[in-house]
Amino acid sequence: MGLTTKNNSMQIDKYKIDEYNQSLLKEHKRKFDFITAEIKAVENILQKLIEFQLAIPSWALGTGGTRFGRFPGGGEPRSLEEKIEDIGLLHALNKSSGAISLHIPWDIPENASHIKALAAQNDLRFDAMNSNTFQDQPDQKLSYKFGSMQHVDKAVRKQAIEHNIEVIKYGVELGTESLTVWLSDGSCFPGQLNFRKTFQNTLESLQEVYAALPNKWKMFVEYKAYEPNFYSMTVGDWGQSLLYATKLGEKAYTLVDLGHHLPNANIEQIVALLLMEGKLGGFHFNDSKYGDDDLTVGSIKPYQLFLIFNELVEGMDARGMHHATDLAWMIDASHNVKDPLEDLLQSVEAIMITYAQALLVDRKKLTEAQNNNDVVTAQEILQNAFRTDVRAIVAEARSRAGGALNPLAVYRNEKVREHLIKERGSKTVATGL
Ligand code: RM4
Ligand code: MN
Ligand code: MN
Repeated sequence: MGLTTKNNSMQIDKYKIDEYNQSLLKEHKRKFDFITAEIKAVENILQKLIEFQLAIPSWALGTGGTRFGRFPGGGEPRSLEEKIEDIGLLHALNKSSGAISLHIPWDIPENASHIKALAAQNDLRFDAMNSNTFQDQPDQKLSYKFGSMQHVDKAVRKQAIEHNIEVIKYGVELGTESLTVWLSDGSCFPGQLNFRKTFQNTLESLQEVYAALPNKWKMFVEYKAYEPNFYSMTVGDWGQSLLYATKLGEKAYTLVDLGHHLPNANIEQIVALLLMEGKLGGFHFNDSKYGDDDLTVGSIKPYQLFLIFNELVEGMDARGMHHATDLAWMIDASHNVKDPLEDLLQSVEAIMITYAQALLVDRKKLTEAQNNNDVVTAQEILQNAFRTDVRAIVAEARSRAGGALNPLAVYRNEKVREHLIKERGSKTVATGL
């Protein structure tokens, strides 16, 4: 059996992964040699892929559900420890999920040194902390029904500020260096609030949180077009987010969540301009057809994802940024009909494939085509990269890092979910939405 339980935590044995890799090696080599015959600087691409890590949010390991229902699949993590264990399993398989992002109060690290040790044991670091003022907690004094940082009542705003400062404290204990603030603040009906006063209240509240940021920390202001408020959102688009971030100061950045735009928004253009301004801080990956659907990355609009990655790579290179570490990369998806761990493996794979394709774009030729107004060639260059099957390159990077050539196959063959159900039970429910 290739699954071992060490210190109460289930792990996939390395020899099992090697065994699977061995059985796929001949076929893999054939594909890898075929594709690399055409590609220059493949070693450089492999190195970048090995370095690139996605953070998995602590709330994505259970079944998400919708407001109509939730259908858990069993074996969901019952504690932060078990969530770390789940991400450890993912990371052992794909070597690209080496970070965890916590949501407070869903996942309070009661014993920080123990949690830190557990994460280190699983080769994981802590990425951005997420605060939550979009729900009322059972022991909470004042309600966020009419907003948190925007609230007309100063006492409610103070409560929201204090919560965020507490989240920073947990982050300090865990060794992370960023805070993501997503506000559900806004209004459901015209006339409900005064836009200008609402903005000013929110800005002042954010300023107080900003003032509590330790040195080197960053603050990410995440925007969202609608939901749960349906008439106006107080941080509703990248313009508003950028306005807050600019007024706050150099530690504040905009965070782009792919599902948080109005239909047909040109997200790649937004990304390019934010990078140009040095104000893009973090990224939440998911995919959507209609709204904030939180579907598997790359499952609906893979070409859009490619165009976004194309701008990310171009924009980061223009500023001399380090792809893997200068932005906070996180998957923000929800799983209604799939096993969350399988879904996350698919999302990470989609991101790595798209990143690899974006690295293939011939930038010199593209600039040339742009300067000559050669629209056809420009399109050919982009689509040529997008239509390249880079899966063997991504698999090669993964196996060089010690992961599986085919993570999903190992996960299924080793019956990981069945083991988790046996260990944790079929009725467990993870914290989160
Ligand atoms: C929001 C937003 C935030 C996430 C919550 C759970 O729509 O995407 O990033 O923290 O959902
Ligand atoms: Mn998000
Ligand atoms: Mn969202």
